[in-house]
Amino acid sequence: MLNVLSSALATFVRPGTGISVEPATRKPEKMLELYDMEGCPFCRITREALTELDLDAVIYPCPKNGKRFRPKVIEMGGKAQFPYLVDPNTGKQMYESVDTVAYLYETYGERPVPFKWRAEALQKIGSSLASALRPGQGLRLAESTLPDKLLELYSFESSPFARLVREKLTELEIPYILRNAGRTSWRDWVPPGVRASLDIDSEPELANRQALQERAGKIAIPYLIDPNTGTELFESAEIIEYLEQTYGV
Ligand SMILES: N[C@@H](CCC(=O)N[C@@H](CS)C(=O)NCC(=O)O)C(=O)O
Repeated sequence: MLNVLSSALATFVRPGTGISVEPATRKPEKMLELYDMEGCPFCRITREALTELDLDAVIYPCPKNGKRFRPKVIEMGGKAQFPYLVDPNTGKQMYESVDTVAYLYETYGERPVPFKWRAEALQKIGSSLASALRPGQGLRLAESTLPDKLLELYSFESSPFARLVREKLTELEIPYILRNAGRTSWRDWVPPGVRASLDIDSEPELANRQALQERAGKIAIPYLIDPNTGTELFESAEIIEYLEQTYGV
């Protein structure tokens, strides 16, 4: 309960970010790659922009003292600083959260960076406040075994429940495809159970929401797909338990 509450507070201190979507006009052919830590305030800023532009990415978690992907960032960019964005479509590789936001808007949104993202200091303070509400979470390394295939997570940045799962994936250093499924219409804001009972046809606009509806029969975030074991799960608490039991050491 406390975990969900502090995660909800973290969402509360980032109003209007990482949830509403105005999709990118151009989608990357090859998946973007983000080396990040869930608990890092700067990484959050990049992930918020990914949600807002409806862009998917492969997330390579780099918790403190992480051994799997941190060395690769040092090799590619010269230092251990996060976020580190790699775009295999253009060859661009970059540090600096606010620069990554500008790059994503200009390259894939094909529009100027929204005004709110120009208030750099304000965004960084707000995001740091959100991280402070989850001290140590999504930053610490926990021993794990590395799955062969990438997991997939349907998520949007400001979901308090998806955050808990992303924190666990970071701590376990498990790479995954982040399938962003933010909100475009008022129907997307109605909780899944209520939507079903009111018989509101959700008619999702976003491809990932449509895919989730078709695959799982409903749209609820988070949703984890593990192709290594054939497991597919809703519910953050169940997903976290599954990850701990399957990959935790
Ligand atoms: N100005 C950078 C700051 C990035 C930064 O300081 N990131 C921290 C994590 S929150 C980091 O990389 N720390 C080094 C480490 O974790 O080893 C940005 O906005 O991206």
